[in-house]
Amino acid sequence: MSNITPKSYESRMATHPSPLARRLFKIMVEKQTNLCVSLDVYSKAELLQLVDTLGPYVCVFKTHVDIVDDFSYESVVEPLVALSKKHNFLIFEDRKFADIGSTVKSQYTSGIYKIVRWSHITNAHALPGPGIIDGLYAGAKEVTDDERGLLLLAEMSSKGSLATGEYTDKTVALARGNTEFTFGFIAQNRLGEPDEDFVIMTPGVGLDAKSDGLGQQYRTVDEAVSGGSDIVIVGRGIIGKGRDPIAEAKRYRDAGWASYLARLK
Ligand code: S5P
Repeated sequence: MSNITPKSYESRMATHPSPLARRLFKIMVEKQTNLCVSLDVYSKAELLQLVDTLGPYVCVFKTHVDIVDDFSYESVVEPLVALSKKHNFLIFEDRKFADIGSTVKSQYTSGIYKIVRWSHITNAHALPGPGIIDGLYAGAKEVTDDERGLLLLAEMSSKGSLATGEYTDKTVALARGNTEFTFGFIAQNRLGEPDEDFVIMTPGVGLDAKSDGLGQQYRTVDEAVSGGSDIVIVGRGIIGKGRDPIAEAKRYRDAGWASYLARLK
């Protein structure tokens, strides 16, 4: 872990080794947001409605398309991609791949979801070793000319997570093998050496609750960003029962941007 303050999003936009990361920083700078909203909902109508209303406040929407009861490629993916152009955000399917290279390549490119075709970002556990990165990268190259990026899960937000210490360090070492594709981490802290630039996306962020009764642990936006997070991932804090998603999205967006500006000083 490094205590060096990361540079501005503008400067990283010019120098990051991953084309996808450069595109992401550009969106963040243009829209002045480091908020990723996590859309863990069961209906496509709710999913698309949230995307259209919250689109102006986010740089990334994170999905779990396998929990959408009425999923079809035509009725979920196609409108989602159209909305990503309308509101200028990236899509992150939170697939958490965890198998050998050959199998994850098939899971990324095939089946009913065909994730690589539409999801700019996806993520994977480092557990299987470098083959998982090679398999996903080969899938991306085979299917699309568009920029694609991978985040490795280096740390998790949940209580008792095994992804700590040496596991986290070895995950960072794995990412170094292909920084054009593996552009960062799902993590709770800044990771890598001062001369490296990994994008840190951080879940387990909430301004009201401290936990969810099922192991999730929440930290505030400022705790995450001052610790080196580049993008905060917020789900139930914004779209949970009884909340006003637009008001909450603005609140988290404002908090995230204020913490980022404070970190630059
Ligand atoms: O360590 C992690 C990694 C992820 S990607 N902890 C997490 O909570 N996540 C995901 O972030 C999780 O799958 C869920 O979609 C989201 C957090 O949702 P919230 O409602 O607790 O904010």
